[in-house]
Amino acid sequence: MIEKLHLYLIKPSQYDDDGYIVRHWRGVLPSNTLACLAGLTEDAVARKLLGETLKVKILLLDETVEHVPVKRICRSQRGEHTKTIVCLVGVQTNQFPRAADLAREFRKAGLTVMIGGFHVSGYLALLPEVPPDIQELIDAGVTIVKGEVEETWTDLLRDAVAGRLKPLYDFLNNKPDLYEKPVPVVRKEYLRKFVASNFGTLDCGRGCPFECSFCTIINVQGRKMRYRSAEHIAAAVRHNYREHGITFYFFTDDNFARNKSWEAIFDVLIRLREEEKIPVEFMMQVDVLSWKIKNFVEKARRAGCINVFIGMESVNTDNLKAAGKNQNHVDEYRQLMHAYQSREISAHVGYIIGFPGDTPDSIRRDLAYLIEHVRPDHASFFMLMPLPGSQDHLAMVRRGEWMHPDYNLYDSNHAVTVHPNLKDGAWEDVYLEAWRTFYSFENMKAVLQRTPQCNYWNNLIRFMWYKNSILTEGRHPMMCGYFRLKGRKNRRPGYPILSRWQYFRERVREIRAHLAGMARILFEMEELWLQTRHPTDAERRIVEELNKILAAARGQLKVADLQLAHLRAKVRFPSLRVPSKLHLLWAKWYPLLASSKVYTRADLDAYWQSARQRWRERRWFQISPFRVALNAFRDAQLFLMFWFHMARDH
Ligand code: B12
Ligand code: SF4
Repeated sequence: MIEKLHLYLIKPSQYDDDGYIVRHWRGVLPSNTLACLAGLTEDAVARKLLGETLKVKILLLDETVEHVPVKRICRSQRGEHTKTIVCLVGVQTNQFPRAADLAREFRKAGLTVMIGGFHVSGYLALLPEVPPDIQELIDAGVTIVKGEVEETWTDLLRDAVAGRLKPLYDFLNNKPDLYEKPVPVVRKEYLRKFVASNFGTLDCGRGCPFECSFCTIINVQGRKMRYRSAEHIAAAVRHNYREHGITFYFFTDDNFARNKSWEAIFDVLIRLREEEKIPVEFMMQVDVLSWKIKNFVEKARRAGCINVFIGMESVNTDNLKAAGKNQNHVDEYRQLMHAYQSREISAHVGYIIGFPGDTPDSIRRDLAYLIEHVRPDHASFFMLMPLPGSQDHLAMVRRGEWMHPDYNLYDSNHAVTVHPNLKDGAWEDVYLEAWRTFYSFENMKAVLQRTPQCNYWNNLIRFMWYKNSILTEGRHPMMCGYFRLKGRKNRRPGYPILSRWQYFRERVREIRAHLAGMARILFEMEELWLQTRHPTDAERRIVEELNKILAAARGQLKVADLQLAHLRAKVRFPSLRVPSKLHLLWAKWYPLLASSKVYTRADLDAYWQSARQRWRERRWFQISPFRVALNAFRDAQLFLMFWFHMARDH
């Protein structure tokens, strides 16, 4: 009889283009599927549904931010009274090859292995036959679970403990009612692996009533909306705040606006914020018509929404029509943005590149329209891909069209089909160009200049994250983290393992390029901040006073007026005195030393560029160590000021 169960819930990662497992030192977004299944398991264990005496150890592993110790897990099943079950969870299409490799290794060691998530659920939702790669796993003894498991998780675990798992479970037509189901749980030790450990995830509901042809959600989670009880959500938010200090959530619902309980959920959040003083904030995903729902945007803001992700996909009507996205009306996009932005909610749009009618020129034209007329705060670009479970995929299978056989590439960052107008790398080029254009200095500056102070640092930090992901890491921001880690031996089967020396040389080169990239982005962000920062209270008071004087006196300013203005603004007016030699020297260097007097990085950047140039041309004697030290000091001081303001005001 089994007395002790090790239950490993593992979220697999993906391989990069060189075959290394994608893992970062710190992640950005924790996995909601892990939190969800941990919640279900903890509930089953607490209610002793797996047996009165069974001891269960639940272990969560997210391969995107930690190494999966395969050998240790394989060794954990020792003796006849201990069992190890490995669940590969939330497996998306681009993670399927990695999940399959892990599954094979665990099966070789005789462990019980199950795989679930969108890839297998989506594939088997629309296509009747089990494809060879999934069949191969079934043949190796892996159990495939199709659909959601809120109502069947305990039974599955019981079957697994008893050793009577079936090869395939199909719960697609048994969609759980989420109302009273255990909510996803937050584990502090897991959140420590992410940049912000006050960040939680929660799916308040599932499903979407629309019918976009590239979407898998409607064919897996359905078009009928299901939702959790508002009181359960309130209890979870309260508990997470008191126990773990969670103050920010990503509500992962694909379309929060169509959650029939949106108002009740907003009301409980408003109560938590206004009566219980729990400072919770969140971001959510909605459709383009959401702003028309009576009270939706107003209540969202009061409930703590600071960021909204909108499935805009295109500003080109033909593209929208081709994708069955009939709810999107381009002529209303500006109003949509205004509805959210005017209530201090940042608007982030999802935008697809590579619809069938797209050409490089049409994409550039549309992008200019997006930036100049629609004016979102942020945009995420995706290359169109036929995900198994979408109508697009089904149609291509039926037409017998070519799709890339390697699922590892289905991450919206690679071209996986043949595009009639975007051949020979043109698709990737224009996709990257879209990122660079949207996150150009000019557009980021324009966005920050119109951003209200309460969202200023949120927007700037997101710029930093997005630019770092795309330019330094070369990855989609939603699949990225901070500082890439690579295990020498953690390579996709078929790729060579480098010698220690080769690997070391490669890594040093990469890390150097990486740090240089990060520094470039940091400098760009500093300059953005200097050019767009909101004035301090003292600066604002001075500007107000000066404006008053200018309006009144137009050209007849007296020193006394200025002195009076400084007095009223409660800021010291520089006293007049005969300049001494020492004073002149101080006046010369002071602006260099006081970052509060720095309004641009332009002179610093120009200095470093000329110093680098001289270094390259071996004119070393022309580089003054004194100026290098001084400018390094100024740079360090500016950096500290930047982080100080970010930490204080964010
Ligand atoms: C939130 C979200 C994200 C977030 C965070 C993901 C996260 N780490 O939590 C972010 C923004 C980072 C993200 C990124 C991406 N995402 Co996403 N994301 C979602 C979203 C909206 C919600 C995920 C969620 O929490 N669902 C709720 C959980 C509970 O559902 P679930 O994972 O399906 O799990 C249930 C069942 O499947 C089952 N189950 C799952 N695993 C297992 C395992 C076992 C053993 C068993 C028995 C059962 C089981 O039980 C669960 C409870 O019922 C989904 C859509 C959706 N509605 O799910 C898209 C979705 C998963 N994402 C998708 C995609 C494509 C991406 C990106 C590739 C997009 C991109 N280019 O950036 C990246 C990939 C990132 C990565 N490496 O994971 C696709 C995946 C489709 C596919 N076939 O691959 C989806 C379905 C959306 C879509 N467009 O169709 N995503
Ligand atoms: S609106 Fe979004 S979630 Fe709904 S069907 Fe379209 S793509 Fe899918």
